[in-house]
Amino acid sequence: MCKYFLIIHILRKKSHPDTENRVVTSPNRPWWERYQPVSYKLVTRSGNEAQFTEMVQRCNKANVRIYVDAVINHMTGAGGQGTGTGGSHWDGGALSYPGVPFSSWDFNGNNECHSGDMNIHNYGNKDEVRNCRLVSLTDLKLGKEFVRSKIAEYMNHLISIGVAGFRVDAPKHMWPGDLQNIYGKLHGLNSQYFPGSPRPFVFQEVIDIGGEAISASEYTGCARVTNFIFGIKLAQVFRRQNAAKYLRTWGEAWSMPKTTDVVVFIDNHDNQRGHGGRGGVLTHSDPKRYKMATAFMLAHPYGFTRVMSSFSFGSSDEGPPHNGDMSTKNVNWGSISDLSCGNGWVCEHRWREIYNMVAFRNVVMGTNMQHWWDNGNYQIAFSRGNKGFIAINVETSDLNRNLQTGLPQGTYCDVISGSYDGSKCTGTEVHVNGDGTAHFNIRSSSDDPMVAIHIGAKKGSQRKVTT
Ligand code: LM2
Ligand code: CA
Repeated sequence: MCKYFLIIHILRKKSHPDTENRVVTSPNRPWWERYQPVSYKLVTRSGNEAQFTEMVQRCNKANVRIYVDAVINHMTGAGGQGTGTGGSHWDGGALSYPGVPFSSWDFNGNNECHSGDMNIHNYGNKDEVRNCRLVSLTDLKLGKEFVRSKIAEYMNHLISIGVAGFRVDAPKHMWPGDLQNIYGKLHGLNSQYFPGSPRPFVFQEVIDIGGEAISASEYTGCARVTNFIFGIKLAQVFRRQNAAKYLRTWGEAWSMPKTTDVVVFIDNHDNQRGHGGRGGVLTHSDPKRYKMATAFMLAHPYGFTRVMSSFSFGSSDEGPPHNGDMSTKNVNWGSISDLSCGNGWVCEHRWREIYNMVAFRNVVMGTNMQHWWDNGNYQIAFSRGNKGFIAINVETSDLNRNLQTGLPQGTYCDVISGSYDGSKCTGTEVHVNGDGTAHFNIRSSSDDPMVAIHIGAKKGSQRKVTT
């Protein structure tokens, strides 16, 4: 976690707001200081505007899109004052942010918030959740035209630089009508990279796991929402608390929103460390189960997928790996030819099982789930049309049998145990017969008890770089 969303259907490489933020020294530079904007200047611990612009342009040329985490509900914590990462003064007590500029007129006060101490306590009360302060963060008055226009100006500036869209932070704490108004002010994307200037892709981080006054469905009219139930339910399956056979109906039948309304993920930067949306999800610290759940997510048609990429941490406040001067460490120790990360970076998106399943998803795009099979318990398999097939063994015993893959005859590379290098498989081969069947032998004790094949990694096919 260090900067932005970097997405390959959706491959989230780096998260984080890009605006000038408060410098928190106790604890020492926690990751979450970035969720306390001081101004909309693009200067953070990750770099300045020129460096950000260079990154966006370079990524766009490589067909990697950047989605910025837009923190527009609030500014800093209400107490204290100081100088932000871009040199702007801020005063949380006086509600003064001259770097924007915002002053006390631009924040919700006693007229809008009736909780007593200005903080949110009761999630059963919509007005309180939207007009009062989330963990004491000074709450912007988004009903005010000046505030809306400053936010839209910031987002349009990013669009002109070449970003592809936004992850909107804390929408539950903003009125859908105010968000709609701001989205309506956004320009089309930069035509230099996006011919025809399409609308930005927006997804909203609404934490809805039930039991509150506000539900994610209030926001799907504006743009997609994050689906937090998804990772919780899949964690139960891959921890063997709910049989995998039930995944046959995975999706809307599990009381989740429409597939076209959601962004789905196994974990995010909050719930992987017990912050927003709490824990209970699988993370990189449980790699075997995590890879299985991620592979299932990427193989299944439901939702717009996002892959997490992390740094390892001891405490839940700990910021990214850093040097003595607190500058962020690079992800690689030595040669860039080695894809794995060092220096405390986990880089799940560079794990073969995960990036090969991103390619799988791209290859099977547009197909339905077919040829479902399960053993009545924890072994499952399905195809995506006639383009891809996956078998996953969450059982405590081995899977050893013929299955109908729905794929054309040929030899395929299992993209979990290896890759297709253009002529041969670096891992296991799967031989699909003329009738579409193939034999699978998946040991439950394997590090990766699953096999995935697709027509993009069929021996003899032309190798395409699908990222
Ligand atoms: C989010 N999504 O809707 C982010 O994903 C989440 O990471 C943000 O909280 C939250 N909304 C607000 O943007 C994080 C972190 C909090 C942290 C805030 C602000 O999870 O713990 O709160 O950022 O930096 C921290 C302290 C909290 C304190 C607050 C204000 O943990 O105790 O409240 O700062 O000083 C007194
Ligand atoms: Ca609010």
